Amino acid sequence: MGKQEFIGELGALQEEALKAFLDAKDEAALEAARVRFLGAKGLLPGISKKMGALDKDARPEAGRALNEAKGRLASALNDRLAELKGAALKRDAIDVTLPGRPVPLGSRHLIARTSAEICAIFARMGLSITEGPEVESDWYNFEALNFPPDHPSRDMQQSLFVGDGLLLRTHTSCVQIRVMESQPPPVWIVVPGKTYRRDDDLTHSPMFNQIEGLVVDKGITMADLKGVLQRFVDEYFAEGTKIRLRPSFFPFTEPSAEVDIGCVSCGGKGCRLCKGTGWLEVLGCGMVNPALYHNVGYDPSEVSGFAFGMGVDRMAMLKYKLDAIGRFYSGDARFLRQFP
Ligand code: 2NM
Repeated sequence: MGKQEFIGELGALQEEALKAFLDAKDEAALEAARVRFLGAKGLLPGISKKMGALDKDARPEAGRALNEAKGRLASALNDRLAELKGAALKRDAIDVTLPGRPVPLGSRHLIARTSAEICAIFARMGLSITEGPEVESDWYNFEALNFPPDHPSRDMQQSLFVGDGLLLRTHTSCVQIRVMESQPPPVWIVVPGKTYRRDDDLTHSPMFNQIEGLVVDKGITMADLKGVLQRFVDEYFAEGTKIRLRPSFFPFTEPSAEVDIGCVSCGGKGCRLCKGTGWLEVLGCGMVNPALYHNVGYDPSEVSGFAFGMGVDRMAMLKYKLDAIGRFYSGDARFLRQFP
């Protein structure tokens, strides 16, 4: 075999090996190509054996060519290996285009939101949002509010007593007494909070949320009461909602009235919700009974005032057209999620 022939064969083998390395699609294929060309029994060691058949003076040049080819192939092999490893890394890397894992978000309870919304309407009319204790004495819950000693709500069957002359407040009016007792007039407050009665059926829960308002100032009349309530229903239900006041009775107000609004469902024509009357009862109100002023040290010849009270559950039911109060307090997330 001549020198030129050897070098030619070596060149062809080198080209073939380079192509095989580049064609290898993964590390396993590259390793197979390495074994085929550079392995102990591979094609390159195979051709080096043919050097023995060369002329003595041709051997150095052939040896150099062989070493160069080995070096070039080793570095081509390394380059390709690095390339394939890089591709594998990219394949396994974090895909920043994937959507994030969903984080479940809670939301404020419908009753809490309704209560805050109603309070905000009265706050815009100048009433301060005020809170007070849920465990009360007979004085703040009944006596100071002019409830007679034999009033049925003082009965164990109707109120939740916790011993030692204390009970869970049956309305938030106790806070009104506490505020009047602690400061001179004027008083402009709205009082949201939990209240309790010995009731538990389809339409009554033993705990329910109330909002009551009290305005005591110089020269307050029933016209002020009606104006504040009209503004309230205009904002809470819809602008132009009709109201009417019907005579009623509460121990703490005189005169007292129930407030009806034009039915939110039929607009007054008469339907199942308003039982054909065209009106829905939404709250109670009245002019503060002067007996209360005596109990808190106010002078009834100096000031007058009005008060009102409503159930938050009922207000939420009317606005969101719901049929049962029980579902508010059932903790049923499927129900509550409908009001995000
Ligand atoms: C109502 C209806 C009518 C009321 C009275 C008072 C006060 F200030 F005298 F203590 N607070 N809330 C009141 C009046 C509550 O709820 C149906």
